Parts: sequence; C-alpha cells; structure tokens
Amino acid sequence: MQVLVEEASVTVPDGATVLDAVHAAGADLPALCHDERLSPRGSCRTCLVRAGERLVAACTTPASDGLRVRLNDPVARQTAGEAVELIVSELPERALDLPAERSELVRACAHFGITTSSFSGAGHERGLDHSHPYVKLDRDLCIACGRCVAMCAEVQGTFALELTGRGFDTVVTAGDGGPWVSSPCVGCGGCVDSCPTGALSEPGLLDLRPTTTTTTTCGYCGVGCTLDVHVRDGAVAAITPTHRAPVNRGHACIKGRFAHTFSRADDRLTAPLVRRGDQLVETTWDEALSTIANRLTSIRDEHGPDAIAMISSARATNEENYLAQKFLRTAIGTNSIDNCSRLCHSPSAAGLTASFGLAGGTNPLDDLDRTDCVLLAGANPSEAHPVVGARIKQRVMAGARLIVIDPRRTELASLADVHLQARPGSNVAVFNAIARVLIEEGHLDRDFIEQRTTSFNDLAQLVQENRLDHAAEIASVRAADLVEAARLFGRAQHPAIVYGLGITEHAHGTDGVRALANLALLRGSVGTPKGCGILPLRGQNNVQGASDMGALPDLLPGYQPVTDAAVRDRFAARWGGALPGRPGLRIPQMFDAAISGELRALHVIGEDVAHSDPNANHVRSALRACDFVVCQDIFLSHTAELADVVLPAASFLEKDGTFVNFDRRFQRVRPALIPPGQSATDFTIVHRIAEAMGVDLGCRTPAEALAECASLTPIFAGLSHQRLDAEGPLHWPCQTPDRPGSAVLYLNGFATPDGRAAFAARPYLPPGEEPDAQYPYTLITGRRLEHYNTGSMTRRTQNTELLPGEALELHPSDAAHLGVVEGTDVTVTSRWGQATLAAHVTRDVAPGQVFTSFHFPHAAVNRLTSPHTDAVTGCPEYKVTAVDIGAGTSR
Ligand SMILES: Nc1nc2c(c(=O)[nH]1)N[C@H]1C(S)=C(S)[C@@H](COP(=O)(O)OP(=O)(O)OC[C@H]3O[C@@H](n4cnc5c(=O)[nH]c(N)nc54)[C@H](O)[C@@H]3O)O[C@H]1N2
Ligand SMILES: Nc1nc2c(c(=O)[nH]1)N[C@H]1C(S)=C(S)[C@@H](COP(=O)(O)OP(=O)(O)OC[C@H]3O[C@@H](n4cnc5c(=O)[nH]c(N)nc54)[C@H](O)[C@@H]3O)O[C@H]1N2
Ligand SMILES: [Mo]
Repeated sequence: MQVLVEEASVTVPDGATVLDAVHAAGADLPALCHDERLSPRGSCRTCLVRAGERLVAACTTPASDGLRVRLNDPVARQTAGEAVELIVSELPERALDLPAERSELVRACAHFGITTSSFSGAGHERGLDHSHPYVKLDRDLCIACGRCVAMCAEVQGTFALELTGRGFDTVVTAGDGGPWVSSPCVGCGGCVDSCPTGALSEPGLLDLRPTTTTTTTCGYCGVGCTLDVHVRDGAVAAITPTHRAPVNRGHACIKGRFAHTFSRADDRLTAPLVRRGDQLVETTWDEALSTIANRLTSIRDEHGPDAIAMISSARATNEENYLAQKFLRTAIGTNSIDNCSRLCHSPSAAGLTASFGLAGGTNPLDDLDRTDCVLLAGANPSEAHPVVGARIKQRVMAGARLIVIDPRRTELASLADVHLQARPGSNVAVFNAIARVLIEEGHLDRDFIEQRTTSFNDLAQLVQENRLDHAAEIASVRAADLVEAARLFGRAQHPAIVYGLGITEHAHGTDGVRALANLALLRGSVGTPKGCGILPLRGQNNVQGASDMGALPDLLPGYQPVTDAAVRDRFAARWGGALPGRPGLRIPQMFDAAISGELRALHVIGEDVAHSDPNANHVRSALRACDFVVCQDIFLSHTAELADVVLPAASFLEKDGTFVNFDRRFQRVRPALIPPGQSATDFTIVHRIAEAMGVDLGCRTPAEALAECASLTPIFAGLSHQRLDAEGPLHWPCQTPDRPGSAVLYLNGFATPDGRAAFAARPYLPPGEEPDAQYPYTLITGRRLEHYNTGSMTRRTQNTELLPGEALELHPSDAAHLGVVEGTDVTVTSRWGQATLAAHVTRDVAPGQVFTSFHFPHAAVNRLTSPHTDAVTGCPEYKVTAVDIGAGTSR
C-alpha cells in the first residue's frame, strides 16, 4: 500500500505500522519503547504523529492505503517532546553523557531539543548491579520501557526479567530480585542490546570512547550469526548481533556475543615454535618453514605421499580449507585429509546423501517459523545452538507441538508434548517404531511415496516384523508414548525434523540418520512446499564448509569423488598436475596408521585431537609415534604440546573469507582485528609452507580461492566474495551468478541418480558398548551453554565465572546407591581409561546413566570414550561408553 509521510510517498507491505512507513521514508522518529524485534507496546508516547486526522502512537498504529502521516504536526511534536521530557525529568544528568550512537534517549533529546536542564539530577539512588560478568545494570538510568523484559521473553524465551516497583520506582529486576548473576539469565545480551538508555550495558561499552565496527560471521557454532564487532585500541570492545541479519535476526548467545577476550589473551601464540629435545622454543618463521619443508619432503621421498596426512579445521574458513586440501593433494600427493566432521556429522553427510542426494540439511532455519510440529532428536539447542533453541521455544509457545527424543531432560524436553527419554544408542529402534505407527495408522503421504521414493516396501516389511513393545523395551520408553509421538508427527501439516549428535555419534549413527529421514519421507515433508524438511544442527562454525571444500579423504570440493577419473582430470587441468585417485585415511585411521608405522607425519590445523578425539590415550600414543607433527593453532593446545613445529594462527576475528553455516549459507567473514605478534591466517600459513616446498598454490587471496573453487564445483559455481558482499548470504547449491541459492532442496526432484528419495530399512543394532556387571553405567557426553568444545576459547573468557569447571551428572537413586552426595569426587572408569569428576546429583539424567561435557582438560573425559565408530563413516561413539563409578578420587 501507499503511505504519504510528509511529502514522500512510500510503499509498505500489508500489516505495516505507521512507524514502518516513517522508517521506509527514511525519516527519524524517536520511539523509546519500540524495537523491531519485539511486538509493539505503544507505552512511551514518544512516537506520536498525526495520521490522517488523528494523533497516534506510530509504533502501534496500522498503516492504511492512502494514509497521510505528519511528523511535524505541532501538537504531535509537542506532546511527544513532553513525553520525553517527563522521562528525562526522573533521570540523572549522566544519562546524556552517552554518545548518541549508543543511546536512543540521547538521540530523542536531540530530536526534541531537550538539554540537561530538563534533568532533575535528583530522583533515584537505586545503585548498580555489576554482579554478572557481562550484563551491567545501572538502575538509575532505567526508564521502565520494558524492552529488556520483552527481549528476554519474546526473543530469548528465558523470562528471567520483569519490571518491579510502581510508578517512578519501576525498574528492571532479574530472577527473584537478587544479584543478576544468580538469576536464570543465559547471557544472550538481548536486553543490553535493546536498552535505549544505557541502563543495561556491558563492560566494553561502559567505556564511552568510540569504536570502529566490522560486520562478520560468528566463529563459534554452526548457526552462523551475523555479528558487529566493535574495536577500540586494537582489541574487541564489544560484539553485538547485526539487527536485520538473515540467520540470527538481531539475536545472539553468550559465546558469540560476549566470549571474545580469548582473542587478546596473554597466552595467544604469537611466534612459531620448534621442538628442541623436550622443549618447544620460539623460532623464526624461516626456520619453522624450512624445518617443515625439509621434513615433509624427506618423509614423502622416503615413505611415499601416503605417509603424510592432514587434519584440516572446521574452525577455519572455506578458502583456508580449500587451500589446505589443494596443498595436500598437489604439493604432497595424497588424499589423506579429513576434518572434524568425522567426529560429528559425517553420518549426516553419508545418511542424507544416501536418502536424498546431497550432504546438507534440506530446509532453511526460517522454515521453523511455519512449522506446526518439531521433532527434535538428540540435540540440545538451548545450550549448543542457543539462537535456534530460542526460535524453537518461541514456536512452541506460539502453539507448535514438540516431540523431544533425548535420554536427558533438556530444557526443550521439559517443554515437550512428548519426551521420549530413550536409552542412549536406541535411536533406530525408536524411529522404526514411529515409522511403524505412521504406516499402521495411515499417516502417510501416499502420492509422494509412490511418485518420489523407492524401497518403501522394504521399510514397511522391516517395521512390521518389529513389535512396538519390543522397541519400547529396547529404548526403555512406554509404547504408548511412541504411539503418541507418531500421531503428533503424523497429524502435523508442516512437520520439521531437527537433530544433533545424539543421532550421529553412535556405532550406528548413519543408520540413525537414515531411519530419521524415513519419517520425513513417510510424511512427504522433504522436497515439498508443505514440509519443513530435516535439519542437522551442524556443530562448528564451518564444519559444513570444511567438508564442502573437500577437506575429506574421498571427496574433492563440492562432494565430487576422488575416485572419478573425469572429476580428477578436471581438477588436474586447473591445478596443473595429476591428483591421487586412492581415497585417503579418515581421522581414526590416521591414528591407527601412525601406531602401525604407515603414517609418519601429521599436519593438524585448528583441532585439538589430543583433547577432543575419543580414546585419548591412544591418540597421544599415535602423535608420539609420528616422526613429525605440525600444528597450527591460536593457543598451545594439547596437540600443539606434542608437536614438532607449532605455527601461530590468526583467529576468525582476524580473517577474511567465508563460512558455511548449518543451513548451507555461505556468509562473509571479515577481519576486525590485526593478528597478534607474528601470527598469520591459516591461509597465509599454508601458502608459506607450500612456497617453502617450492610449490605455488595460486589463488593469492581468499576471494581468488573461492573463485577457483566455484569454477571447479558446479554446486558453488554462482558464488563469489563480490556477490556475497553485494547480496548477503547465499545458500548452496548456487549454480549461476544470476540465480539465487537454493534454500529448500529437492522441490524439483531428489539429487539421487534416479531422482527419487530412498527409504532405508535398517534394523536396530546394539551400541558398541553396553553396560555389564563390570561397567554398569552408561556415560553420555555432550555440551554446556557457557563453554565451547575443548574450551580453548571460552575458558579464556569470563564465561569461566559462570561455569568454572565440570561435574558428572547422576541420578539421585544412583547417588544413593553409590553413597555419593553433591560435590563428592567420583572416579569414572571405562575399558579405555579413567577420570575424576565431582558428582552433581540431578533428575535430568535417567537412572543408570551419567552425563558430562568435554570442555575442561581436568575432566579428561576422552580418556574414557571408546574406539568404537559408526560402521559407515568412522564417527566415534561418543554418546555411549560403559563405565564404572567409584566414590573417591583416583589421584
Ligand atoms: N555451548 C556450546 N555450543 C556448541 C558446542 C559446544 O561445545 N558448546 N559445540 C558445537 C559442536 S562442534 C557441535 S557438533 C554441536 C552439537 O550440538 P548437539 O548435538 O545439540 O550437542 P550434544 O550436547 O553433544 O548432544 C545433543 C544431545 O544428544 C543427546 N543424546 C545422547 N545420546 C543420545 C541417543 O542415543 N539418542 C538421542 N536421541 N539423543 C541422545 C544428549 O543427551 C544431548 O542432549 O554444538 C555446537 N555448539
Ligand atoms: N567426549 C566427547 N568428545 C567430543 C565430542 C563429544 O560430544 N563428546 N564432540 C566432538 C565434536 S562434534 C567435535 S566438532 C570435536 C571438536 O573438537 P576440536 O575441533 O578439537 O575443538 P575446538 O575447541 O573447537 O577447537 C580446536 C582447536 O582449534 C583452535 N582454533 C580456533 N580457531 C582457530 C583458527 O582459526 N585457526 C586455527 N589454526 N586454530 C583455531 C582452538 O584453539 C582449538 O585448539 O570434539 C569432539 N569431541
Ligand atoms: Mo562438532
């Protein structure tokens, strides 16, 4: 519709407000209680305008076609100005000290010509609450607009805040009114970001000096939030979410938003190190590079190229991963390159490819906005992908049904219509049971099944042979709950499946993915406009991209098989030399090969294998067995400690390139900081190593690297830095520069050879380890909100004030049986190793099961986890380890 704002005619969509029309006209109008991320409240009266004949609050008044809006109407302007004056009359003068760009109130005062004389200076003395490391409250600046409360409720969904007191005394309080840090606040920063006065602020913004801002993509998890990094004096002052960002829409979590001080930690690696005897000592780049070049060359000449392997980094950019695999395949001549997708979602890549044709999630995150039923399996997004967790929570509060399949009572499980608290390792039995009910009760999209799938009968036969009560027994859930879950999913119009490592990190992880994909196929909810598809919550910031770029032992960029001679020839023509055709080693095979002597050199970029890979004692032996280990990291990781040469890398805040997030979006990464000391980007480091070996890898800049990749890879052919800068994030497949990327996959057919999706009839098979008399408990490992993977970054931030260490969660009945109480040290023993942890007694875990994270070296959890892996992909069975628990410490 058309709206006239003063003299300007603007077009706004149906449902737009008068304020939207004002913004569309590019005009300025203070609106102190308004935030576009929130439902309008219309309480502050600072956005009064004349619309037609009436005086209205622009933020709550719907626009109508032909409406005439007058911003400069004298009555409207005077009334609004008085409203602002009334607000400021209760504030101390320092409310005006903030720079205009950081305070909407300051801007509103400027708009209405209000000066310090209007401030009473008297008023409140309600004091500060600086108890929380990141969220700082100055109560006397609070104008009770309610935006913080609404952010916490409507965006984050935590409901930690409320306005308390009456009239003049009204102020925001967190939790039950005690210190902020003791409240349920999860540190998403939404309240700080929305506050119009600076009453809520954060450490780096209490300093009023100016900052420069760079927009980039978060380097923590795979959600891929767009962030504005504000820099002062060469360090990050603050990071805030970019408001109209496509993925996070102005929301963030405690890691991306606040956990940035690692970037200037005193112990960042700033110079190369070489081993002299037992010691790693600082050296020059020249010496480090010539050592690497000499050792790699001599090992290759003596033992052949397959004696060298590389683990590339899902923390690094696409361009860096592209260059790393090009280096290994051309300069060394082996395909033995892998990335941490192996430990994580390799079963998703394999399973989704087998079912549908491509190795990515099928639908965009935004489809959660229209789903009426979410099946969340083996994922804990409230902690591991908080922006997604919050979105699911909002959907559920808006009426969508929620089925959670997880052995633990996670936050979302406690909100679910049905929580199937299935025993770890029982996924295939559970999904097949749900499939059985869907088939038996006819919750099927028969046309879809007939026209677009194969092997339905195999599945139907398999599930018919498996009784429901048998599945219920395997999973230790009620058969009635399986039926209820199936009915909720079966009756939904727009079902969405969202899943995580609870499905993949198993001995039969790929089977789990396929059995889950079956459910989408039965309902026709993938590759159709109605369905919301299936979304793996990929883990690392660029784990999707590392695999997309071919940091895999069997696949070149864009999932093109190394075994395909025609593909190899195409790459060889561009790269100028033949490529090895034999698939290389996967990560677990690399360690075995090191111990057997076949592998002599390992080059590790940004992965702390000695901490994060399973059966850590074995990994350490493998690193020691290698003749030569190179490690590129931003800190001296456990792996770096065992290396022969350590190279100081730049962090994501210091890099130029792209990441691919969990819903297949290429997004730009831009340098906000200069790498400290002599550290350099992984891109530069790989180039330098190649040059030291006399090899020119071409593609001098990250933009050139992506361009070269695009020229060789049909599914990325339309992508370039230039285009991403101009248009913003793009989904792959993106085949041509003039067409948009594909947010929803398979609308015109599946990417399988016959164009049909394939059902999989996979029987339940038991996990690699099951509890027995000697090891009677099942250990589950996973994540916590405040820390990230090995903790190398988050443990170097004030997140440690919020979560200083790790504990072993166990059920009260087990605690009673073992005679342990909260805080007692317990020794956990598996067939593979031992660890000591403090006990945390909670009903969030089931009897017989215990849970802990792997974020803290003191917990040494991966000494316990086993070498069992997924049969198809080699993904470790991190989610099931049989353990014994003894009261007391082993130390
Ligand atoms: N805060 C934080 N966020 C992170 C990370 C982090 O370390 N910290 N890491 C990032 C990375 S690399 C990844 S891959 C993602 C992982 O994100 P998620 O996959 O959500 O993480 P996890 O906590 O490892 O496991 C998810 C859930 O699986 C459940 N589970 C365990 N076994 C089973 C089972 O047999 N069946 C079912 N149905 N469920 C099971 C666990 O109880 C757990 O709640 O998170 C990313 N985001
Ligand atoms: N028990 C148990 N173990 C697990 C899991 C589990 O669920 N349970 N999950 C597994 C999963 S899913 C994953 S993804 C892995 C993660 O395991 P890792 O990948 O080992 O862990 P991260 O802490 O993400 O970071 C790896 C290293 O990269 C460094 N780094 C960060 N940014 C950069 C950079 O830009 N360049 C370079 N060169 N280095 C950088 C960090 O300092 C760190 O040392 O852990 C696995 N381990
Ligand atoms: Mo991961």
